[in-house]
Amino acid sequence: MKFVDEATITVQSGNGGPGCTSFRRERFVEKGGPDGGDGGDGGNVILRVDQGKRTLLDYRRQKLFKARNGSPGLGKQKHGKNGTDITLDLPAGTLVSDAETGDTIIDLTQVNETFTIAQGGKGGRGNKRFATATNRAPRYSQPGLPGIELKLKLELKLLADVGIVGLPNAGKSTLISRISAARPKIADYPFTTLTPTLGMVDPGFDEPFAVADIPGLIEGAHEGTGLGITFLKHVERTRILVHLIDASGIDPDKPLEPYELINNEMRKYSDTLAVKEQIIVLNKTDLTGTAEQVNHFKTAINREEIHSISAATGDGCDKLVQIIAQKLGQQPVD
Ligand SMILES: Nc1nc2c(ncn2[C@@H]2O[C@H](COP(=O)(O)OP(=O)(O)OP(=O)(O)O)[C@@H](O)[C@H]2O)c(=O)[nH]1
Ligand SMILES: [Mg+2]
Repeated sequence: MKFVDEATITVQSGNGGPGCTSFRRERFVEKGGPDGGDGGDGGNVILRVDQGKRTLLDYRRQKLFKARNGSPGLGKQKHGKNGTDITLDLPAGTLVSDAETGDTIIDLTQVNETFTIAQGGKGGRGNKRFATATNRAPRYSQPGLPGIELKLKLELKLLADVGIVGLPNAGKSTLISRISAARPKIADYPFTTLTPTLGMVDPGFDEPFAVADIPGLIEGAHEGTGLGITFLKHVERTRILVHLIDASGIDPDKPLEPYELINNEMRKYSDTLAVKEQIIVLNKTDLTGTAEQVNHFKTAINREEIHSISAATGDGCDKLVQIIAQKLGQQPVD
């Protein structure tokens, strides 16, 4: 699944502060020697991998990132203050390249990894440094070196944090179009969705997360029946599953049948999938009679957290987004 989040930004490291030309002034000393201090170094621009970041959203909002300039050197050999560095927090997996040449600069993968992308200019030397045996009173000092400016392209291949699984027609595509800007095709026949669609969901209080709408799974999916096997591989890489069930299709005599069918397919496909955390969601609660069907399901499954929504009307969907965001926040990034 290639879903790429992109941003182009400009970074500027700070200029070095100029060195100082100054001479010592003391009482009773007629000609004081040179005492101009060095200028401070310009601040660096540093990239850092932050495990709390999941997207490049911040870098689509702000485009220019500047580190501070170094301060000028001062008399009495005082060194100018170094410019403060600026640190840009990026999600793991961000590929950084030079936007002008297209050359890759670095692939940031390790959490807490840092990389100085633009070194600040060095501060100039004060006149004190230029004093020699033959020139004891130099009247010059160095200017600071300029910082550098770079235009960077940031690219992040998104892995879905959440996969929506379920039988065909459960309403997976309807749900993703309700909670994200993704607009997959929706129709009342099975296998409407042929390839996974990714949508970014913004819970409002935390980083956005990526949800994948997976094509419907059916019996035999693990062996390649239907569209199954191609997509189970992608589901394996998500952190949480939303297991979506059409409540109107629940048979009071065998309420758990559709739920178990999907779980069986996933279990047969891989151990990773079998143990992946699931949020169980019953959909289409706007349809008459579903309240009873939901109850049958709840009684049979004997598990605390069962969520009911109507992807069509939006009922319960905001709450579901909050729950997903909370669960994602509690899990360490692997
Ligand atoms: N009444 C009602 N209908 C819904 C709801 N959610 C989805 N539907 C309908 O159910 C049908 C299937 O919805 P989709 O979102 O295409 O289902 P899907 O799970 O993506 O199906 P596949 O892509 O084929 O696996 C469509 O006709 C939807 O309009 C709901 O909450 N209430
Ligand atoms: Mg679909």
